[in-house]
Amino acid sequence: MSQRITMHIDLDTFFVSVEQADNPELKGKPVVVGGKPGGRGVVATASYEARAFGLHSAMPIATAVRLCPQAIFIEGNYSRYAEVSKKFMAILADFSPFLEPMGLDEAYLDVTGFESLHGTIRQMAIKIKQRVKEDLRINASIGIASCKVVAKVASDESKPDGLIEVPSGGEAAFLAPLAIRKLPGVGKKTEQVLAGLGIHTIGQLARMPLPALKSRFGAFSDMLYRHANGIDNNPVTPPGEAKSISRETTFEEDTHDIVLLSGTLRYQAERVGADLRELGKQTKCISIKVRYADFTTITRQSTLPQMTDLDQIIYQTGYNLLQKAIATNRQAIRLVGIGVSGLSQPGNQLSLMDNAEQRLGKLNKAVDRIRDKYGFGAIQTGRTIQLKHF
Ligand code: TTP
Ligand code: MG
Repeated sequence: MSQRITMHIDLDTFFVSVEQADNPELKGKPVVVGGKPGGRGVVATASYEARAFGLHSAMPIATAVRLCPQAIFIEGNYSRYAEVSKKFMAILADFSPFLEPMGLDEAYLDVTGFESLHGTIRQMAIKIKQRVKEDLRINASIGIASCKVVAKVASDESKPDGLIEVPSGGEAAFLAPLAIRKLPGVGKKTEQVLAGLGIHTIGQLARMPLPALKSRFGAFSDMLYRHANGIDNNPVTPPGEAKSISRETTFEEDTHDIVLLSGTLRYQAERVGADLRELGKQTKCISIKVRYADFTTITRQSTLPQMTDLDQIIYQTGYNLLQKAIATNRQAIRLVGIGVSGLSQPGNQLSLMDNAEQRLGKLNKAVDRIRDKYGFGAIQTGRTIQLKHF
């Protein structure tokens, strides 16, 4: 497998940060979201100033009041947090269509190959942090690593307002000195059992023989062992109802054939375009993915001056990127894919489109209707029809 690069982005003290962004007077103060003093609720989150007094998520409010009576307690406004979360995910989707949101304030991005757009992946992470700060007035912490679990631990370790890049091959060494508890999925119980065995750090866990782990943790051991060693094969998986849409195809045999490549890309662009129109969304951000015969995988992205949901424009943009990819690496191609991200509802931009685009828009809608009725294969365009021969 080729080397992947994964980013984990997590907003700092999320609920509190939203309150502070909406009311800057709260900045720099001990703030708790999660119920009024005297109530029976628990702390949802606490600012770093409040954490300094020992406050943390899930602590009963009564305890929090006792430890830090001067804290400002706010009940919180979940719909407001959901609204900010949506904006946060939209920012991330602008950077890569390979986005997997986790809850409200964190997400994984597959950024393999994106260094070409930003200089380095670290530079890309800095840009994401800046965008989040400018648009939302919230700090994001970011971990960069070859897999999800290490990226997540890295973003946690980097807090607050941090950025940690774990070099490829250095995963196990990065995790080794950290407390067992830092490993996602390790709760109090696992921690206690391991402590009973004299295991306190992730490094000690990584060196434990698998059979010894199996006798105590059963089916959970394999994952525990892999994660402790910085190995996680779970890919970043964009959800179905995504902020991005993509299609990819692996060829039966690696190919140089531009007719097959462009025909496949055209077919994928038509599927992506049909999905966009069905969702009522448009995009400015088009990317392609190319995996070469030696499994090196690149993604290339292009930003359009104007939103579109047209197959022809998605295809043409993707094809230009593909041609550049072919020009820079002459190997045969194993996989090609196309994706769109940063989706949004079309504004009232019809007047900006020229006549040709308006006509294409109508044509695409008519094709969608026929395909709805008779299936996707009912209409073949000039390029996809060539695929029939393969
Ligand atoms: P987290 O990302 O776990 O925490 P956080 O953003 O508050 O702080 P950090 O800087 O350490 O990332 O959770 C995100 C939000 O989810 C958090 O702001 C409030 C909510 N939450 C709860 O309501 N209860 C909980 O027990 C936790 C952990 C979080
Ligand atoms: Mg957070």
